[in-house]
Amino acid sequence: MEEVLENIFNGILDGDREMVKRNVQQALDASISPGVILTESMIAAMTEVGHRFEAGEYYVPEMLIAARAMKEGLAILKPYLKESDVKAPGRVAAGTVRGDLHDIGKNLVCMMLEGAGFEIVDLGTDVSPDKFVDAIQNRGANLIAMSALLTTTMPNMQVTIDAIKTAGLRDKVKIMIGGAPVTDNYARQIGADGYAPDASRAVALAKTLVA
Ligand code: B1M
Repeated sequence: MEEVLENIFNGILDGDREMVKRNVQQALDASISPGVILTESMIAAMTEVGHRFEAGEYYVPEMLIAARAMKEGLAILKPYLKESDVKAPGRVAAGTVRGDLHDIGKNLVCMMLEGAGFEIVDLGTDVSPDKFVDAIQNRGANLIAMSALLTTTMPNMQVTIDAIKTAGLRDKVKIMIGGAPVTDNYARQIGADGYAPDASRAVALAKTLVA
């Protein structure tokens, strides 16, 4: 791997935002293709972060700082990616369900998905079922990502899926859910297409769902 790409890779693993930004700019200045920068250094680094997390070598804080470094690098790369037309694997409408204000996990999932090349429509927190429906109807979302951190707000995932069905849109989207109290069983029970326990596995699931 070229040194500049290696620096981006290592900068993300270390959560070193300045190093990532500087080297992304240097790589662009050296006419390295944005697609190569994204896949060979940035996405490769986030994949490694995911492996380290699953192996118990990284914890949430390391994932967060890596994700932030990735996000800042992506901000520099984004306009060039559009120009060079790297196709996004899908458009994800993500939000924490109605009544729930926890957004750290949802933001992490969004950052990791963005890092994997997905387009993100971030609906924020306390998202009503209508807003998810609107994101499918009017904002081109083909994947819904719902997060809930409270046992009292989890049932709003079911309410949202029901609203999507009522709007006649269920066959137009895949639906994934996650959050500390959520389980695989619960996903099956409410008719979601999948559950991921953490942000790195949310990326793997999203890729499978849109494949
Ligand atoms: Co709240 N809170 N909180 N809180 N809070 C919890 C969730 C709680 C478990 C604390 C506790 O009692 N031990 C408890 C819930 C109990 C329950 O329902 N069983 C609780 C409570 C009770 C409350 C309030 C009701 C407290 C009160 O006011 N009396 C209140 C509710 C407000 C509301 O939402 N309406 C409340 C408020 C808050 C703060 C605002 C202070 C703050 C949130 C700040 C923010 O998010 N901007 C807060 C916090 C920080 C927490 C804890 C401490 C940490 C949550 C967090 O960010 N974790 C939490 C205790 C805990 O979890 N240890 C707690 C880190 C984050 C990276 O993990 O969000 O789990 P997490 O996301 C993970 C995975 O779950 C997964 O990937 C992420 C990364 O690996 N994931 C997905 C998440 N979404 C996914 C979606 C996917 C896939 C994977 O696909 C779509």
